[in-house]
Amino acid sequence: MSLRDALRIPAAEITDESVYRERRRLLAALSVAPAMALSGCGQAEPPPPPKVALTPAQARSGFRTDETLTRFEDVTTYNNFYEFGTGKADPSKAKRTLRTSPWTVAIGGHCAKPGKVSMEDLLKGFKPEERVYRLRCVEGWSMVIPWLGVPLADVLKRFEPTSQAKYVAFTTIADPKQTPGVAWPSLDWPYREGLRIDEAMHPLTLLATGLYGKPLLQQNGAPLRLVVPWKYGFKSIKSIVAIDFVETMPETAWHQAQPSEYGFFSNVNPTVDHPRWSQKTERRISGTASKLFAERIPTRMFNGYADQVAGLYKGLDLKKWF
Ligand SMILES: Nc1nc2c(c(=O)[nH]1)N[C@H]1C(S)=C(S)[C@@H](COP(=O)(O)O)O[C@H]1N2
Ligand SMILES: [Mo]
Repeated sequence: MSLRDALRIPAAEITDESVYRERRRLLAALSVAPAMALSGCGQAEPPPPPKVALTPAQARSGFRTDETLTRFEDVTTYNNFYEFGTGKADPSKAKRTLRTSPWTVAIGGHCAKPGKVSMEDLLKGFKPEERVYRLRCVEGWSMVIPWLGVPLADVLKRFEPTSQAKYVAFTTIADPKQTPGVAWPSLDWPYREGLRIDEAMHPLTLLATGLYGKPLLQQNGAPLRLVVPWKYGFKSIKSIVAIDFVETMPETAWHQAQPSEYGFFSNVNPTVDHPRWSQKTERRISGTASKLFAERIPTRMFNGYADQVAGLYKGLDLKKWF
C-alpha cells in the first residue's frame, strides 16, 4: 500500500480533521515526510480561461433560491473556522477576541491603486444586498444562507487591477491574541485562499458583511468574508485582512496542507470525489430538522450554479484541475 493509499483511509464524513492531521504528523515523525512532499506536484498553470459574458438576467437567476433556509442558530453554531478551533462547535463557543472595528484591509499587487483601506472606505458607496446561496462543505454537509454583501467585482475594480492580475489572493487575520487557534499547527497560518481573476470578478462572488440581515458574527468570519457559492466552503475565506492581485496561481492553506485533497479550483463536483469524502450527496442542514438527521440530497454540478459558471471552465479537465 502506498502512502497515498494509506492516507485515503475511508472515513465517515464525521471524521474530525484534527484526527486526520494527527495521523499526518505521526507519519511525518516516521520519516515518510519526503514522500509526502512528493505527493503534491506544486501548482502548474492551467490553460487560460475562455472569455465568457454573462447577461445580467443569467447572473440574477443565481442570486436566490426557494430552498428551505438553514436556521440562524445552525448557521452560527456549526462552523469551520480553525482559527477558533477545529470542532464544529468551537467557533461559536470561543471568546469574542476578534476586534472587528476598526478593521483594515491591505490591497496589493498588480493594481494601479494599492494601499491599506479601512473597512468603511472599502465599502463606501455600496449598499449591501441579500443573496440566498447554498454553501457546501467538502466534508459533506450543506446549508442555505441569506447572506448580506456586495459583489466582490465592484470592490476590486476600484483598485484598478492591471492585465498582470491573473489571480486574486486573500489572507485571513492571524493574531494569537485575536485568533487563538493559530497557536496550533492545524494549518500553516495565516489561512490563505485564491481565485482566478474571472472567478473573483464573477457576479455571484460576494464579499459578505452579514447574514440574516445582521452583521457577521465572529464564527462566520466577521467583519468581512468571501462567499463563492459554486466552490467548496473552504474557498470562502473568513475575516479577510489582505487582498493581492497576483500573476501566478497563489498557494492556499488547504492545498499546502494536503495537495492531493484540496485543489486550487475546488469546484463543487459530484463526479470527482475527495479521497476521504464522497461528493455525490450532501447532508442538507435546513429547516427545523436536527443536524444529525438532516436529509441527504444529491449534490449538483457547481453546487447548482452551472448555468452561471460552467462557461468559466470550458475546456478545462475538471478531474485534473479539481
Ligand atoms: N479563515 C478561515 N476561513 C474559512 C475556514 C477556516 O477555517 N478559516 N473554514 C472554511 C470552511 S472549511 C467552510 S465549510 C466555511 C464555513 O463557513 P461558515 O462557518 O460561515 O458556515 O468557511 C471557510 N472559511
Ligand atoms: Mo468546509
